[in-house]
Amino acid sequence: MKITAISLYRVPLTSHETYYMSDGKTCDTVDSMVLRLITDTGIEGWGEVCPIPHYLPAYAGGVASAIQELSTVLLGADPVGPEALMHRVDAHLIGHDYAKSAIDTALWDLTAKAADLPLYRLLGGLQTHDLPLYHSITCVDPSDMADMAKTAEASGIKQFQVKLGADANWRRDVERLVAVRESVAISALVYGDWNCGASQLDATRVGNAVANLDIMLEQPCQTIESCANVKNSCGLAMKMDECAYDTASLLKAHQYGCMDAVALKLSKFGGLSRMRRARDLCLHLGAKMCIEDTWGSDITTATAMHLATATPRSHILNTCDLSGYVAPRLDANAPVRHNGKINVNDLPGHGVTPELAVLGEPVQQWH
Ligand code: 0XW
Ligand code: MG
Repeated sequence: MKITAISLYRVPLTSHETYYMSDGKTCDTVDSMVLRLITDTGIEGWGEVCPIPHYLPAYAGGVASAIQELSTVLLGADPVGPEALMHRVDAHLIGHDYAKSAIDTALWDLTAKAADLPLYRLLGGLQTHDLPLYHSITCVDPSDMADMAKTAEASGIKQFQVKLGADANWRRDVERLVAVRESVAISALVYGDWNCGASQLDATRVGNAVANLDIMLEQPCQTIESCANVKNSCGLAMKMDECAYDTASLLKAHQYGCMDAVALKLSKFGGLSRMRRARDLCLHLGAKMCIEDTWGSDITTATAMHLATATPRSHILNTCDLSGYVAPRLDANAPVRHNGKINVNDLPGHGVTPELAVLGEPVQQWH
């Protein structure tokens, strides 16, 4: 099989509920970049990357330039067995992991379609049916956040990510955590995510104020060291996110003792090939994994779900139905949440075929 053409589409995704995070970070309408790899067999592979503004070293506008640079490596190459081609991609262009994530996803889609198998069968086989979802709650008034948690709980959700820090007022963050914690079942998992936006001082104050509650903290500060200091001061469990993006950072967070859980995001690691290796390392380290991406629609959601499906349930924290937070859907038949859970479909590849009418005209094509 050979890649004969590449098309790139831009799909603005609008959040059903504007999403507020710390430090002025917000998600309302953001561009998702959808990649189509066409082969000489007629089989097509689809990838997607949707960088949130100001979140990671990534931006949607960079994807076309990176693919322009990589088109000479991709065109004519055999896509089956993605790691071989991704090795050449990495040698040709250092970094730009977010753009590579879309490429790698499309290569895995092609590889699984060539084998006529659903993707999870190539990543470890069926290990977790009924993937548990968390619900992410935008950082607004504490009582509104508690209401959102209750609504999500009524739909079957049992894990709640409470966004913190949007108003830089640590006492309000304490109120947010207490309000959500009290509004849901005692057995539910509640965790507060600052997306790096808190000072070590304020995160420590919040952590100590809620230390008597069953709460986990997520990525309060910008460095692994500061996150570890917050954890050591308040004794609460800690999830790492932005600071854990490759093998070295996973090992460092583990050594600092602040990685009870970790978010594995496709575009942070640079695609499924590297995220599969991160998954295997976390199985060894014992960190519970949230397997997802930063943002996106059906392709990113389904791809992460295939890896989660192929991972032992004992090590899964949760996954995220990102496509449920935004419109439009790329594929009306793609999986959706039921009773707080979600499942991949059994179609070959990642199982998502975008509707061309939703994609519009390609922003760029390479032959
Ligand atoms: C990347 N987010 C902002 C979107 C997902 O819902 C999770 C969240 C995070 O930072 O963990
Ligand atoms: Mg996070």
